[in-house]
Amino acid sequence: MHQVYTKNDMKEAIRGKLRLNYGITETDINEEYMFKACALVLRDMMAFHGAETREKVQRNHERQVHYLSLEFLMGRSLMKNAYNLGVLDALNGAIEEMGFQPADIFEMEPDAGLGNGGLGRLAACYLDSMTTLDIPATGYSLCYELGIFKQRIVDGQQVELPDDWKTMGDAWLIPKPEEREEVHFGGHLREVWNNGHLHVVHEDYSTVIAIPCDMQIAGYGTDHVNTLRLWDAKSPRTLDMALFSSGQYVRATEEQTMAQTITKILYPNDEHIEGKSLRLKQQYFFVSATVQSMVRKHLEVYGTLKNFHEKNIIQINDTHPTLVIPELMRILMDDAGYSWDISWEITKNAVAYTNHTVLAEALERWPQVLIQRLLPRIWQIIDEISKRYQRKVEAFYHHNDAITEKMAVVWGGEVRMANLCIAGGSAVNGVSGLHTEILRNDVFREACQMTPAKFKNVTNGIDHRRWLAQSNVGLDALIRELTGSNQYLLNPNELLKLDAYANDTAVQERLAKIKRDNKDAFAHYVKRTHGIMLNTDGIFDVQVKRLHEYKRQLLNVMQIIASYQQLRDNPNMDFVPHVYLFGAKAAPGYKVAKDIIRLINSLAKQINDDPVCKDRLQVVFLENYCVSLAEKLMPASEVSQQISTAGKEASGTGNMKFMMNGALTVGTLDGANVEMHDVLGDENMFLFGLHADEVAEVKRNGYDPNLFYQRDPVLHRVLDQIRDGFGGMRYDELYEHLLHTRYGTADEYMLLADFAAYCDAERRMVEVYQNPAKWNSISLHNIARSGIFAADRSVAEYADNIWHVTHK
Ligand code: 26W
Repeated sequence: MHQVYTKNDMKEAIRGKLRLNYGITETDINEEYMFKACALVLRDMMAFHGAETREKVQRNHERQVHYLSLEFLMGRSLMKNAYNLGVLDALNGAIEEMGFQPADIFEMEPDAGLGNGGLGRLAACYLDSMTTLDIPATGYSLCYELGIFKQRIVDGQQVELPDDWKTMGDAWLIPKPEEREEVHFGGHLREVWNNGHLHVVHEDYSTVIAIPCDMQIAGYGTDHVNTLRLWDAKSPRTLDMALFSSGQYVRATEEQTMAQTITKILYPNDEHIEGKSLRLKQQYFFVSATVQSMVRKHLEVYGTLKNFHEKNIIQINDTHPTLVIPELMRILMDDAGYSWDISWEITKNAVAYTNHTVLAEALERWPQVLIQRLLPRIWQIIDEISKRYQRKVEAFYHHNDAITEKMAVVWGGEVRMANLCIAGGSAVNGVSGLHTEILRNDVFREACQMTPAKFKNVTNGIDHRRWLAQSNVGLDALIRELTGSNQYLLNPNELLKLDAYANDTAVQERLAKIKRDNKDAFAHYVKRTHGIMLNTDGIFDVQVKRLHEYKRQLLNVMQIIASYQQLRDNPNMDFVPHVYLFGAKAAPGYKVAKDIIRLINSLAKQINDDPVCKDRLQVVFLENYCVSLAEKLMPASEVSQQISTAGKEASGTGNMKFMMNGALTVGTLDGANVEMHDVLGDENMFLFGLHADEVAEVKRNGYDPNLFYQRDPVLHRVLDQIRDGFGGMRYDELYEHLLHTRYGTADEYMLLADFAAYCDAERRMVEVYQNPAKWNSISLHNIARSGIFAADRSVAEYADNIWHVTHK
């Protein structure tokens, strides 16, 4: 275990950093210097353990995990690293004695927002768990200069601002130019015969240099340290001197600028492919640098690539890094000189793929011509993989043309990345039980019949130390007391002991007090940052996630409007105070999503200004939902809205964060809500709506939302109100979207079919809320049974069933 670090040691170390790295003393410092000095102290501690970890892994010839993801939504690291290193108390003490508030220093840190949503945050949680479980693992991604945009709401509309996180956030990064790699784009291929062997020579390509910037990852309760390697793009030439001398200054810097745009910005799209060539460049730049770096390190230890697959497993987070497959093939054949068959065996056994979505518009397809032009050698290899795979498919299915087409890697001028992953990997997994069943029986049905053993499930999980212990210190203290120790931090099933206290009045009251304090703290924060006073007597009913039609924020809005209309009709009715909170970023080009944000904001204004609603109904859209905001919000939440159309949400992970913090779920039987229901039963959550198979069946028989509109007067009035809008702002397009086919399928996500059931679920929820003993008992059951959603459990399953590596 770590050497013990006292408060005084910490103070000394911080002073040292201030003096040596910034040339200043304690009298000159501000919060920014303080944050950076603290980060550097922890970075040193991790670098030290990191070197030891690497040495041990090499000595023991352990198999290593390489987790490739175009997104890592890390959030803040200072408190996390101090916590995991076991020095948080020492750090807090040192900061205080140096005249600062620890909370202010932690607030200085910008979120490392190198991701969009669920998929990126999952990668971050898994890094924490892999390290805590002592698994030798490296995460790889791009070092985007600008992360996910900052969202401002101006006149009710989303405005995107650049997220320049690195000015402060680079305190954690160690640039390693000595370990740079070269990535080649474009050019031509020439075939040469050498000793009876055909060689492919790649010529007149353009080069981009990849520079690794490493972030150390500390585990909890271990000295094991892993690395997140972020690649930065740089031109091989600083300047074209010839052009510069001839006075063409701008053209002289062109190549440089071109290279640097590769890592300039994270694509802010989620669940929707855009097909831009810059995105393809990002993907290839990423995988090529990563594979070369892995291969180089492997050769240093083993001197051969024959055993590459035995010592390395590459997990790819959705299809975005799919090009690892042809890239590894290229290196094995063109650089190492192996035959196709040997290269294929090594590649297949070294790669595993996780699918995170079944939405057709999110399944990546790239135009063949784009790949041919940008990556000529990679194209050749993909084409060969496609042909060989097609022969296997035809043999297995006796030349069934429909199946050949569905399973093809290259078809109709496009490369289908998911099919390439299935052909070229050893495992394919879904991220919740239901999602995996949909992959097996529908999306990848034919591939699954051909190789059933390849298809596995690993239900998602979250870093419960960050999302419970660190974010909700009041609840953490109660859990330690009731379970008798802090064991649950490493063994989340310890939480089950809380079940025994569900009917203990004293415990219920303490839980209620913790929630109330967290609500107060959050309300203070919102007052300070947004200038809005939340009604802490109201139910905190929350929906936070990316804005997408399938997640049905609009269904939530419809229910709120119905409730508002009811209150307007009967101003003297009994009304349980209710605060609806939303947080969501919309992809900048996603019109409907942006309209929904505008609708939420105009509805919020109308309701919050209406005297009838005072102290009873409040709607707030929280600007710029991000990891650090979620950490404040989860502990204060009472109701978790997980209301996607059944069959569409692969898993969800926000649902797990709410549950762990004692919020009750109103939700459909979708994604991991199904597993939640398995452990909670009907009595501990508020389920509603069509099931996945019913959704499919209604669609098959022809779904007509107009029948619901005509039949249900409450629904009719709600939709008319949306059309006519609020405060002069109309929403005709949203209305049309739900009822008419002018904009594609009417009500594609079946909000109208689930509306009545949803209103009923909210009613049931409010009824239970009025019985605090019952509510708190359910809340305790939720916390107690949330242990299965710890990322430690998920990562252990990957290790056992997919990676075949040992773990703690
Ligand atoms: C290329 C455009 C694009 C970008 C991102 C397409 C698809 C994605 C991701 C796969 C979207 C995503 O984040 N999916 C979410 O992954 C989570 C982690 O598994 C799940 O919990 C969510 O249900 C799923 O929506």
